[in-house]
Amino acid sequence: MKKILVLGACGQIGSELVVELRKRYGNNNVIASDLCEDADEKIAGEGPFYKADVTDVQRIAEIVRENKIDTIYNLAAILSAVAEQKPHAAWNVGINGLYNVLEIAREQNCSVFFPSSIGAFGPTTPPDSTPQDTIQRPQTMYGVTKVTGELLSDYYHKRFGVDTRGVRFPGIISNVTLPGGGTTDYAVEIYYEAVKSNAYTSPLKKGTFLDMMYMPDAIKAAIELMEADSSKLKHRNCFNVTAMSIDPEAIASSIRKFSPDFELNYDPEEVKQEIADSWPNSLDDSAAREEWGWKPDFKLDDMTEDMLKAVKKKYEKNLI
Ligand code: VAH
Repeated sequence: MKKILVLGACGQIGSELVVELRKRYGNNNVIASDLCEDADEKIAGEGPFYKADVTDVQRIAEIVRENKIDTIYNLAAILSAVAEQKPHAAWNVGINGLYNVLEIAREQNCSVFFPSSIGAFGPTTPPDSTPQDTIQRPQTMYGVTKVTGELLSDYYHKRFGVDTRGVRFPGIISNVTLPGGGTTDYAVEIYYEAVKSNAYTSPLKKGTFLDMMYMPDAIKAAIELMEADSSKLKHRNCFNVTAMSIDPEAIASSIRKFSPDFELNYDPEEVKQEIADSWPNSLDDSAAREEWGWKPDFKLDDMTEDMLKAVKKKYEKNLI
């Protein structure tokens, strides 16, 4: 049976990935770790939790050794908009942290999942149906950590035989844990505001198209890639994956199918708009589909219906 460690377990993806992994592999076979103080609230359900910092290599190595970990999902990162305010911290967590994980994986024979992002692309990348293999010259620290992480993870596979794999996540929309400072956070906030006030002011302009995905599909992508037959993988770090290419207006139109009077306004935030403008409008994810059978389940209206239902429940319970 797999023994899995999830680093960054209290984050938007980590908190839901832990729950799904525990359903599949058993509570005690999935160790959660992060720096958060409120792990019990963030990570629903039972299972081991260790407070640890991904930059503390001794501590992480000790957790891996003590628990006989064979698979590490490293979700520790500082997201794009915050990373522009704290570039040094973003590098430290994103790259020094990843280096620690890869060294531990090399020494203790673990597989590693690395979450890259559409942020690994930049303004010179072909923006429409962005190919799997293309120019990657991001101009954000977040993007620099993601391209570097992809290269470092592929190096560890080629040079040391470490089983490293990853996806380039698009914006991820979810209703359990709020995202923490990304450029695509608006696509979560809009649903919460639709429930609270039936209105939202977008920090990104109309017509700012970005790839997006509902959290269940993101979790599915991570787990299915890690379970894929490695002999079929021509790529490893990292696969383009997407479910939809949308702008704020598209989400608003979808919300209006359930809440006709929803009002969307715009007040672009310079940093987020500049970052979003440097990212692709849409990805070509055919390599993931061909090499490990990737296919999203949720399209925009399915996601909207599910999001509004879940956020309304939280609102009625005064949880938001
Ligand atoms: C961010 N949610 O906005 C992350 C993600 C593609 C975006 O990497 O920084």
